[in-house]
Amino acid sequence: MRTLTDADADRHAAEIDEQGYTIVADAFDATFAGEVLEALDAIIEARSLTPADNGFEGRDTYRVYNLLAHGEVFQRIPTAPAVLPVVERVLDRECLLSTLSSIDIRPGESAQPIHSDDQVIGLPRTGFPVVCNSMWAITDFTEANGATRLVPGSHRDPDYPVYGEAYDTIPAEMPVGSVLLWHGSLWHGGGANGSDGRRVGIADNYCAGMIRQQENQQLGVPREIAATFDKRLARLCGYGTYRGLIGHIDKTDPLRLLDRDDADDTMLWDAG
Ligand SMILES: O=C(O)CCC(=O)C(=O)O
Repeated sequence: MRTLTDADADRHAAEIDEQGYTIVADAFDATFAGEVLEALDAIIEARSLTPADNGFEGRDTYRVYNLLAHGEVFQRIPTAPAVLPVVERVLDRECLLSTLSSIDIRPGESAQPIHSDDQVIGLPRTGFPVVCNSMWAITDFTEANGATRLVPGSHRDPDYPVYGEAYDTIPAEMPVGSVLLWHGSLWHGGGANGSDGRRVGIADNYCAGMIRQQENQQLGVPREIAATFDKRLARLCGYGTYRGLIGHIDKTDPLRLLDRDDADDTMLWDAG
């Protein structure tokens, strides 16, 4: 996987601030994309998954959630050196992994309603980012096959989009190996797939450390699997505190639950 220089990470974070999104090219290679695709197809087959059949998740779209529980290939994604440094600049280093899921838009799918990822949280829209999302292109993303639709600059709009309303959008076209990152207030949605191929993306979504994660990573990922994660990934899953306070367990670091010797029990109170 590609490692961004500090200057590149700064530039991508600045683009997110200015236009609401950025695309990191060549973040990962075709071999990795192939491994992800193979693992996803194996899960879909083993669990006989079908599309969710609702207007938001789609009626011809396969989604697999809780991917950290499904193997090492997915566990490489949240800490990727081409993505996490940008997210840390938008949120901060105490950000959390909110959800890691796949979005596999099949031919015939219609466009998803335009929304913003912080909409359900419902805070006033001040422009302060509490969510930062990324979409990994596991196949090429084209306008024809359902590339994510974006409303550039809308992260600064004082209003949430009206659900079901049509807006002027642009397609985030990008070749396999690219990652689209966006500010959680940006108006966007999955595109319609009028092609004869699938559009597969991994939604690698982060939130600020004081916000509840969309997927419950501490309860959803079995403890014995979380115990194999490196410290950064464990922290992203919520095995840690925000500002030495939020998330503590009896004044100790939740990382202790993973039986590790590198926990840090220094709490906010210890500063004074
Ligand atoms: O599939 C996409 O391109 C975007 C999906 C999305 O925004 C969502 O499901 O929340």
